[in-house]
Amino acid sequence: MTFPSAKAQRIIVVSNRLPFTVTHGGDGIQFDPSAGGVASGLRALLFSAQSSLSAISEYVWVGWPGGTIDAELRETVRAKALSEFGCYPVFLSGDDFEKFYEGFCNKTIWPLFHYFTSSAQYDEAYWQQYQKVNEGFCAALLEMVRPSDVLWIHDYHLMLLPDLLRKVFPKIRIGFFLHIPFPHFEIFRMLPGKWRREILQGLLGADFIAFHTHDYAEYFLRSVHRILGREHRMGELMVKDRPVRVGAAPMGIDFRKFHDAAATAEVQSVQKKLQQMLGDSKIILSVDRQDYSKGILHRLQGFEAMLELNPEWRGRVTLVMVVVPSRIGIADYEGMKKQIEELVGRINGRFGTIGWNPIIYQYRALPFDDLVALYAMSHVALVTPLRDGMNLVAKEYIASRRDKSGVLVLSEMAGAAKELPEAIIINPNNREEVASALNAALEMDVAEQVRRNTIMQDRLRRYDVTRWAMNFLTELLSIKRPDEPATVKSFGFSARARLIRHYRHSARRLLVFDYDGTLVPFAPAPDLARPGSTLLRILGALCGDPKNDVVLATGRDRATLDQWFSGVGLGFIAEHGVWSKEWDGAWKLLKSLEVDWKKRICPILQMYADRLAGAFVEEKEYSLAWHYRVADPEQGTAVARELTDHLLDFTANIDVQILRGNKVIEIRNPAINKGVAVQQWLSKADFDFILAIGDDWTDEDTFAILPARAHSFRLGEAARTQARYYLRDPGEVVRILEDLVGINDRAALKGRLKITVPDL
Ligand code: GDG
Repeated sequence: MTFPSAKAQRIIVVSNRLPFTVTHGGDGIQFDPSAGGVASGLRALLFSAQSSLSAISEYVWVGWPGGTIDAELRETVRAKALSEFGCYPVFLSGDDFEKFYEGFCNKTIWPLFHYFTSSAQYDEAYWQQYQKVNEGFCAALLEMVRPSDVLWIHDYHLMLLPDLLRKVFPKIRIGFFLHIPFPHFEIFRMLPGKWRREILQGLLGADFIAFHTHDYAEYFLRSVHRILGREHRMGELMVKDRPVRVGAAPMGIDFRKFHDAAATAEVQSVQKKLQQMLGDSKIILSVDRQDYSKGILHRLQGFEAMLELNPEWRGRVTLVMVVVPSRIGIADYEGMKKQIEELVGRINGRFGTIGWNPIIYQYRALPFDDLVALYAMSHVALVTPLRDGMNLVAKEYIASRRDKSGVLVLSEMAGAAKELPEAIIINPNNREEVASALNAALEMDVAEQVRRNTIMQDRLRRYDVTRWAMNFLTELLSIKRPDEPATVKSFGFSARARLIRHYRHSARRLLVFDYDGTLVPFAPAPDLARPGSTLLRILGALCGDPKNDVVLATGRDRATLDQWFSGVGLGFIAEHGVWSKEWDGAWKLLKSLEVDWKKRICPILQMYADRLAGAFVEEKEYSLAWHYRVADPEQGTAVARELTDHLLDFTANIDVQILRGNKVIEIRNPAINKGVAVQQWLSKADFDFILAIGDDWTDEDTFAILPARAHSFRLGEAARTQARYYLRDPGEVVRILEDLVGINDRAALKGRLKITVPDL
């Protein structure tokens, strides 16, 4: 694996929690490891001696050390955090803790993103504090970030931070990773309008935004589309002139740490002790932070159903349930603790005997060795979240099985289920399904257990936490920065001056313009996009200069062009290159083409148009177009995708091309495109000034054939273009053309024009 230019690079990891929690009491200041998947995963990555990543880059970790630290102790904490752990603490006030951490993070985003919609609270004071803390993190980072650093921001607490930093460092590299699910649009939209827009915009400040699964990435892109109206192409969006990539990067674990630990004397001695206590009983293990998303109650109900339905297991199986205290003080969490304890009591009371307790329950965090001992000795791991971004416990259990025995029962709602399909996958909402999975797990023969676990272990060993970070950072570093040579620039003052100078001093000029979306904004229907009088005057003035050939290269048909631009003096390339016409000439067919396919494809397009309000079919002489500009954006994109699939299938044996444009699908003959037609025009004279402006992929064919000295412009926020500059909108195009018109040698107007050209 290659890892571009990371060696000399400093990587700044930013997460809400640091890997340790600071407390201060009678014993002075104490640093203890933080609980939870993000802290433990990143700790493994950055501090493990085995992690090759720590060997190739310098790391700094910025985050909150937990709790509220008195002002007079902060300097001491800061010094110790930096010297002993290489960490920069960001301190939170009591108000931050209550309204940001407990409030917006854990009472709004956490429940909503885990689909607990009725638990989510929408409190303006929480939102304001969320903004304030994100700004606080930004301010803390500004004190230490260098423009050459790479920033890797983690999780839902800091979703506004990428854009805050981007505003200060337009060129710095920023990656963002979300550790929890990104929900479907219908859930995400429950956030008030301003909040959801700002969260998406905040995230889009990053260069690379990654999630545990493709589904989450897809949901995010859909929300960006529906809320901000930005479309992506293969997971890439343009934000101003900056590409933003969105994708999946499933987090791995430190496989070797768990695998090796299971063989150590310490772990084996703990295991022996526990084994003596539990006797011959088969062990089902359950370990989580206490959280309603983890489905702990559902797990207990499934276990109860298993004992109910399979009495032969009574007395022969024990559920060891470890619940790690978390987010104490939040009502939903407090209430849940009580419910768990009641249910444990009820099941133990219902099935227990003097010599056998069905459930051993612990409400505390275990030392690492005890955790691994339990992983290594449990016959079954029961992991039943109702929603979980990934779930590392499932992976750690598999990694700790040195003899490859053991069965993982895993919820399909965990991101990990996508990577561990050899587990018994269940829906935790059905207690009978959990019960029957448990029964199957307890009865599974060892050879089958080994077969499944061998596959899963191989996968987890290869895609471990270091590989995850490498993949993430490689992807982040591979994204071209706006100032890199091959990338397009926005058209600034000096480029404009160069264009005008070149125009003024040139003798023979070719100006090629696309029409819709370039010279005029898009209109709801094609015939509503007529040119206004100002545009006609500008084009007329350009055509009036004898040094100029001005050509409209468009998908429009001949009749429309003749009708709308009669007497202006333009040359035309119509139907994307099927026809061409010089200003004083007749229409010429550039290539004679087959059109039989039109009558077979037209009904299909019509059928899809009937299905989507606002969509319609445009029939041209040599091509067909299916427009969906005024349709609902998301439905339009979905139906367009379906139609493209259908057409690709249907036309497999016909020589036609199917192309997705700006809210339009075009079907046309493949040998024809604007580029071929413009090429022919170029050969007509020795042009020493060439200008081309367009707004979509059909214009890319033109940009591709232009000589390097040509001035080329693409409108909008294209993910990839061969043009040299971006322009914002048709208004900006018109302003450039006005500048050029100002230079025309008006005295030399040759009488090409049949319309009057007033002074502009
Ligand atoms: C978030 C997302 C995502 C648990 N009990 C003990 C203990 N642990 C450690 C485990 C594991 C971690 O805590 C829990 O990680 P999870 O992934 O299961 O869950 P979250 O805390 O909710 O993490 C989650 C994760 O971020 C990473 O992206 O997978 O979906 O919600 O590493 O080993 N560790 C010790 N004693 C315990 O009792 N020592």
